[in-house]
Amino acid sequence: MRVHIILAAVFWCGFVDSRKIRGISSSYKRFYRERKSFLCIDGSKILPFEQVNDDYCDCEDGSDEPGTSACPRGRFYCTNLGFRPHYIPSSRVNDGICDCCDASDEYNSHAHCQNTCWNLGQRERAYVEGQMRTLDEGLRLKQQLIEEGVLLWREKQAQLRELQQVAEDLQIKLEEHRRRKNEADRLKEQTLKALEAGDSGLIRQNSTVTSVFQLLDSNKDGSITVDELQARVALIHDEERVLSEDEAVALLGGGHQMELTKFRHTLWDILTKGDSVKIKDTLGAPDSLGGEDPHLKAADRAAKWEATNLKKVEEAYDTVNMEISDLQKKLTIDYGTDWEFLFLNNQCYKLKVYEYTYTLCPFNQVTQKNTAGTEVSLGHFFCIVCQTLTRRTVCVLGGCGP
Ligand SMILES: [Ca+2]
Ligand SMILES: [Ca+2]
Ligand SMILES: [Ca+2]
Repeated sequence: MRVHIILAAVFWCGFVDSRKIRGISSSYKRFYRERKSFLCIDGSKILPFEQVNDDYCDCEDGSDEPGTSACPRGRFYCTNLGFRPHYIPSSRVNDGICDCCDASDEYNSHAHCQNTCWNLGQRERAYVEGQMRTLDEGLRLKQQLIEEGVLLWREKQAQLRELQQVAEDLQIKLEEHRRRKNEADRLKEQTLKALEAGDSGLIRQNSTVTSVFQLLDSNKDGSITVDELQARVALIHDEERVLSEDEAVALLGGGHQMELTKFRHTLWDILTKGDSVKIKDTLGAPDSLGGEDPHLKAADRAAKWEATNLKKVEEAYDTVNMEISDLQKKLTIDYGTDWEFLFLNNQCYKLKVYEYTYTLCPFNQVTQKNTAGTEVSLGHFFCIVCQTLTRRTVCVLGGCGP
């Protein structure tokens, strides 16, 4: 009799244990109230609570059997205290294989499952802490790159403004040199025509004016300055004295420099009158009056001189404009919301794979070079610019990389 009572108690305890609300997460516990009817979670049926976890599938969604393997679509929730909770298919409940680390899925089987959640959790926590340290380090480095990016961005903006100013100055210079070249060409043309027409007086005058101008313009930059005038011109009645700056400026018509056109109509007249100032010596003066066609030679030299100067300025202007264009293109690239990728702009990274060396230059291009030294391009950087227009996002591929 006593044995029977003990067996009945064990059987009853086992029954209660198997009917415990198992395999549900705390957020679903509100659906399982003992001593109340059970409504399948999909709302399809109402059952007496005894039919919950009775190892017979009553609800289509399997919600009446969260703790048994009765329903094909059922899910069993492993609480896994100390580690990560997760769901397993309810077919794995009491199948003799330990699936939940807290062994809760094998509550009524012969499997000897150990609760390994704490150890797994410890490993997981150590891993997550390592990840967090890496993340913190990454964020710190990113902040550094943002600060560098902001500085670089400002630097490039300042560089752009500077180049634009240089271009503006060169534009003015360019116009001036074009004017000078046209003037020199015109004089050469005039001299040529006069030579053909035999007008020696005009030839002589043009040639002499140009020759004297070139003599005074000792650095050959196309204008006579105060220093150049002081070096070559003296007062008729006080030859030894160097002209004062005021005297030189007065002779230059009130400015600090004088070009050929103005010289022809002002200082040239003063010099040729010969009553106040004169050229100190004529050594080094062009041989304007000797040899064959010296007048034309002088005009030709002047025209060539002006053409050379113009070419130099044109080249400088083109170079600056190219630099501006390159810089503007670089500034249109998306370097991240805080310019954190701007530092990559002038970087290149190499990787050797077998006989090939790959070079990746972000925002620029990728190349492949073999051991024989032959390099081929694998592609250039392109921008993708996206715009949302009337609920449609349109992306355009554009060559905005350098
Ligand atoms: Ca059931
Ligand atoms: Ca199992
Ligand atoms: Ca000069």
